[in-house]
Amino acid sequence: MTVTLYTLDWVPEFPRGLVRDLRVRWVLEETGRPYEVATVPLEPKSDAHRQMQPFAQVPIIRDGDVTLFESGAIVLYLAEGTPLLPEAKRIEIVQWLFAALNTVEMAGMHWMQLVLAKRMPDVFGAVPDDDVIASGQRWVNSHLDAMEHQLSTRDWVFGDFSAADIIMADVLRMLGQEDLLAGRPALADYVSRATDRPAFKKAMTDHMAHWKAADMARRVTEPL
Ligand SMILES: N[C@@H](CCC(=O)N[C@@H](CS)C(=O)NCC(=O)O)C(=O)O
Repeated sequence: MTVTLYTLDWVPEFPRGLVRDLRVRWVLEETGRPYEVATVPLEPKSDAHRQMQPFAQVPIIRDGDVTLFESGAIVLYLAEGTPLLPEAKRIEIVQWLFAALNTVEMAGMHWMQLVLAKRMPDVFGAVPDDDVIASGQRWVNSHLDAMEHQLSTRDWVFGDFSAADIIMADVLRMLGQEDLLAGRPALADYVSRATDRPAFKKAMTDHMAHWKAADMARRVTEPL
């Protein structure tokens, strides 16, 4: 059955490549599930959107009667019954997927919010002190050092490439764009290995094509 993936109808340049529908496209490509893309408006948020995703965010999927939000939950659901979530390693893979989201991504997003607030004070409305940013950076660095240690002796976080790697590699890839992988060769290699996979490349190509098409649609409906 075809899965429907909901992403945003349009985003500005800077989050392109980072919107979390990418993770869902990636797992769909890895597993060969057919899917179609639907959109919800970035603004204004609607009740219909909140009915599917209470925080009015993306990604969301619909698969028959099942509607799901949270990228980690969606990746686990779509990996079910495939080599990305082998029964014998299931709980450890779930553990690592949570570590990616709740340890590495949480610290990373905290730091990134501070950095973006400093970069775009007009958007964020406040400028954090440098020592607050530095303390956020120490927090994310300690988790990245731990991951560098883990990944210096293995290709993937637990066994073969799995659902946990889709989330972990995507989180690390995002932090890498802010230069946090510099001096961490095992993490840089891990992200390269993951993003060299044909499924990732296809997912990223389609993800970027979506924003390009969204720009074109805006030009048609909102002429200068
Ligand atoms: N924890 C959520 C985070 C979802 C999230 O932050 N979505 C962003 C795009 S990556 C979003 O919808 N932003 C638009 C908004 O918040 O209005 C997940 O992993 O699915």
